[in-house]
Amino acid sequence: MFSNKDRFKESFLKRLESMCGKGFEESTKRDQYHTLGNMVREYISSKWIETNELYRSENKKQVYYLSIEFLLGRLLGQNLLNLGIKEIVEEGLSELNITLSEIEDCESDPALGNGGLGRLAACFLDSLATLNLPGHGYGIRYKHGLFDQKIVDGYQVELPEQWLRHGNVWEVRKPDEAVEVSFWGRVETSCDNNVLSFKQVGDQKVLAVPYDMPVVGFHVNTVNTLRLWNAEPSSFGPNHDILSYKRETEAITDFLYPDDTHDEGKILRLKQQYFLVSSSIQSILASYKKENSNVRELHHSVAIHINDTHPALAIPELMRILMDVEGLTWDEAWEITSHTVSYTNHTILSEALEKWPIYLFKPLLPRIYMIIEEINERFCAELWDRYPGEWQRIEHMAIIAHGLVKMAHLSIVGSCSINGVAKIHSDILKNREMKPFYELYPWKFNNKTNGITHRRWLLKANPELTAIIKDVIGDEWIKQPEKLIDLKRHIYHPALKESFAAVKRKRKEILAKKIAEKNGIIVDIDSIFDVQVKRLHAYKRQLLNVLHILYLYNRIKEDANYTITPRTFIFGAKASPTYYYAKKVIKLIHSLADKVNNDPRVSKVIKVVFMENYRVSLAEDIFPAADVSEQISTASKEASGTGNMKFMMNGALTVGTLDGANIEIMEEVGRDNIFTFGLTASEVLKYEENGRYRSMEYYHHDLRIRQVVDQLTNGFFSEDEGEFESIKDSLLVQNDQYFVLRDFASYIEVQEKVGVAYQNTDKWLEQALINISHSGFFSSDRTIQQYADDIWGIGPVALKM
Ligand code: H2P
Repeated sequence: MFSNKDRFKESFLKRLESMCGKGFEESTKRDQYHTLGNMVREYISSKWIETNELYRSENKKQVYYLSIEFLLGRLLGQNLLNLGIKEIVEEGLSELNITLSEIEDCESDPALGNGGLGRLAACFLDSLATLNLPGHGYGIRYKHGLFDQKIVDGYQVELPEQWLRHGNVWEVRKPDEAVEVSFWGRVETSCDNNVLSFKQVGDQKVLAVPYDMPVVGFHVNTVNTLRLWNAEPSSFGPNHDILSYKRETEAITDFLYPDDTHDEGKILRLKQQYFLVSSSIQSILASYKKENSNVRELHHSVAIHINDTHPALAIPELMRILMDVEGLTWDEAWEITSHTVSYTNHTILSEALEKWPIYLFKPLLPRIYMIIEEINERFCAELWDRYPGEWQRIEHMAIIAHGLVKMAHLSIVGSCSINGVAKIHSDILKNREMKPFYELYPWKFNNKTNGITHRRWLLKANPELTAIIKDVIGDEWIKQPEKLIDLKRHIYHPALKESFAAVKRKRKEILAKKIAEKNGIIVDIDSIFDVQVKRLHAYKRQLLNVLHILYLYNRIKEDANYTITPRTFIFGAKASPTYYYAKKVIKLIHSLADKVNNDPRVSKVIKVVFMENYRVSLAEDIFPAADVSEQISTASKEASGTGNMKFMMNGALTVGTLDGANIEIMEEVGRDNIFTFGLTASEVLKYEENGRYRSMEYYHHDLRIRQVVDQLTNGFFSEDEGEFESIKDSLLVQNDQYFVLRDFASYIEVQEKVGVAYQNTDKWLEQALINISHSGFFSSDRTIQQYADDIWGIGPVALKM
């Protein structure tokens, strides 16, 4: 059906009639989307079946990537591209007077993630399949995913997200492969022939039903699987109070990150995590046992990766199944588990390192708790042997301490590999945050600098730029992204610069049109498009960006001779619903936008735009249009960042601190092709140690700072004067935890340099092209190859094309 455009057209029209019961003329765009989606999925299915058969027959090692988030983005366009049938479909559709993008707009973004963590998982799936590596994702099929963000009077309002409202053409429900997951109850211990056995009784069972989605590699026959679990009532459920059982069960897969400010919410999150790992491990073992009789060999055929600590219960769950179901001894089970599981750490922020109170954990997961207790006891005994008498060290490293179960410690002790996501982050883990663990297990620690799939972030998001690159250096770089460096030889050619400038301009026009439609703001295409899009968090310092804009506003108002390169500041960010500060910052951005955009003089040179409901599809419009990429986290706090890589790949210049992967971007492009500022990580860490930072001093000594900070509460904004008091307090009363005021002057200075540099169009274009040329290193193909070689020990299993 996709062999040529006529065959495609014919099959499309026929399928539309049979699926929707209407002729083409009466069909809606959604009908057309469903028809095309179904055709594509059918086209994928034979390769999918063949891939699975091949994996079974070759019986090579496979990796399972467990993640609480998978931020996939829309799949139609990406699948067409990866299958190599996008052009045929586009041509066929154009003869029917429709464009692919109109149809694509009917697909909802599966909002199964929040930020970098989930998007990284999605990039990894794309690279695994493209490299013909046997690797699959395991996650949760949240009915509502992350919330939809609406802005009402400048405030974020959260609405339930509805990605499944019109069904999901990509998924296949597999009720025959459903498994049971147990909660609550108690553990009964019995002893037979000196062998202890454990049984969870009086438990509540939940049915985990898998929905499989195909993961199509680029121009290969490999189709891997993303398995998403749905919670449903089990036929072994209680026979009383059925309604509340049903409600409680379904709640497990209703939302991503339920509110955990109270115990009920914490229990729900813990349930989600155990639900994910128990169903996944059962499914992994079932599939292993189809081809292998000896479970003792599991680690030779299976690698299980835990993406952050959310799936850390995979460790005790694998132990439980190996001992209680398969009958292995503790030592045998431990040997297998600790050689099967590997762990990625994504942050050093202590608030994000999960710790569960025992009083919640133990009743919900009694057998799992027992196993963790045993792991902890054995681990502490090992420590005692190695560090006799060093109580403090042992207490600090224990998995269970002070009434809490520490998931990061469990992950380290039970894994064969622990990696950070950028060089500096991995170093901080080794030398500070996890130092005692590094001293104990130095061989476990390693770095895998993050990457992004250039197939979505360049080929799909920016076909115009892709075409230019192909014109100049051919298309080898698509399979070998490091070859993008070949572009560097051409950056001084006026023709390349001109065509790149034209593409950038076109993409800015497209974005400007969206901004006009959605925000009613007319922006200047010739201005610098200066973008900060990412989760809203204090350490990412959207506030620093805001205060700089406020400073510019003041300069323009106060000094008639002040000139500035025109700029459009674009923000996109969701704030976690219970994160009060982050929501205030969103409101502040809107209040600032009102001031700036409505001032006749200021709005001629600067504009502020907040784009609602930031998500993958919106990001695909934003990255190609950006001139400047804001990566301004407090040094040491952003583990890596991945948006920085997407901007770079689309020819935006970074304004950044020496944090996360910004440092590696700088090493790639050279100091002259990035704008760095602010404290270094070691300076920040030193301040944190010696407590010598006093934000008040900066407030008192720098008039520019005093002015902008005072404006938060002195009636400058039309809101109630108390509206932004908490933000001001964070800077002064709470001594500015993220060093916003400390880095303010340096940030202003670097931003001035950016303004001047942009005036020199020729040089700017060269710098942008240098950034693109060096972006190949940041392809997730490189990252995944490193995981495959160094951590998982897996190799390609390829179907012939
Ligand atoms: C996190 C880190 C980023 C990192 C990403 C992927 C948790 O993402 O903070 O520094 O790049 O994981 O490893 P985010 O903040 O975007 O939600």
